[in-house]
Amino acid sequence: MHRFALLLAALLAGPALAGEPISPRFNADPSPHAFKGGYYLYATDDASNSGTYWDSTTWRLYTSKDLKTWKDGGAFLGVSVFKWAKPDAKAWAPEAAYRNGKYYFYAPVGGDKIGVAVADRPEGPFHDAIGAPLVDKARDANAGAEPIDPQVLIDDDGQAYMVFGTRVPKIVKLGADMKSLAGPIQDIAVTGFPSDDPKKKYGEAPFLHKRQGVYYFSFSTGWPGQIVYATSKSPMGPYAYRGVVLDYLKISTNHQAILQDKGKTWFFYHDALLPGGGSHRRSIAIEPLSYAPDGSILEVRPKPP
Ligand code: FUB
Repeated sequence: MHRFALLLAALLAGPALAGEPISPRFNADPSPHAFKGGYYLYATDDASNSGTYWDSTTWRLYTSKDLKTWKDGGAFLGVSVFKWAKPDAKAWAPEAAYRNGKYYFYAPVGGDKIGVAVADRPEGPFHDAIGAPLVDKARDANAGAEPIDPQVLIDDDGQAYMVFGTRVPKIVKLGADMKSLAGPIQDIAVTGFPSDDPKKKYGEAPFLHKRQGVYYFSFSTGWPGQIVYATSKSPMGPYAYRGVVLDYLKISTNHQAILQDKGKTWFFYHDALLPGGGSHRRSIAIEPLSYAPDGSILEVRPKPP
C-alpha cells in the first residue's frame, strides 16, 4: 500500500467496535484508564440491577489490550468492601486513578457518600483505603445534595482534583495520598450557558480533562441530558460554556468519559444499545473524539445502533 494510504489508515483506525456496545452484558457509567500497558474500564453493573432502578450493589471491570475487544472481568468489587456501607447501598458511577504504585477506586455508595478503595493492581483486590467515607453528605461542609459521580484528574504538577455531584458541580483537592481531602469542597462555576435553552445547565456526570494547558469540564445537563463542555485556564474554574459533545440519547441519563492515550482521544458513553436495553439497562460504547484548530470539541455523532 502507498505510504500515504497506510498513514491515513493508521490515523483513522479506531476501536473495531466504535459505536457498538463493548460487551453483550449491560453496563454503564464508563471510567476508562490506560494502566500497565492495557486498558481498564470500570463500570456500573446494569445487568445486576432490578431493571427498574439503578440498584446494583456491584461494580464491573472490563479489560482490553487494544480498545477493540474487551474481556469481562466480572463483578470485581461490591459495596460490601466498605464496612460502613449499608448492604443494599447503590453502587453508582465509579472512577479509578493510579499513583505511586497504587491503584485507587472512587465510588458513590448509596447516593450520599463517596468511598475510596486501594489495590496493588488495577484489577484488585481492593480494600477500603480509610475505613470511612472520603466524602459524606452528613459530615462534610458543601458536599451537596447528592455526592455521586466522582472523577479524578491528576494535574501536571501532581495536584489531584476530584469533581463530583448532581445539580451543583463540586471540586475538591485530594491529598498526595489520594485518600484524603486537601481543602474545602467548592462549587464549580460555569458561565455563559446559552440563554435561549433553559435546559443547558449542570446536571451530573462531571469530567475534567486537560489538553494543551486548557481544562475541559464536561458534564450531563440533566435527565435526560446532553453532554456539554466548558473550558477554563484553572482546574477550579470558573468555566466558560463552549458547546455540545453528545446530544440527547434515548435514555434518561447520559454519562461520558474521555480517555487520552498515545496521542489519541476516545469518548466513552452509554446508551440503550442492546436488545432489551433502556434507561436502567445501558451499554457502554466508544467513539473517537476530535478537536477543531481552536480547541473546540467536535460533537460526537454515534452511528444509530
Ligand atoms: O448509574 C447511576 C447513575 O446514572 C449515575 O451515577 C449517573 O451518572 C447516571 O449515569
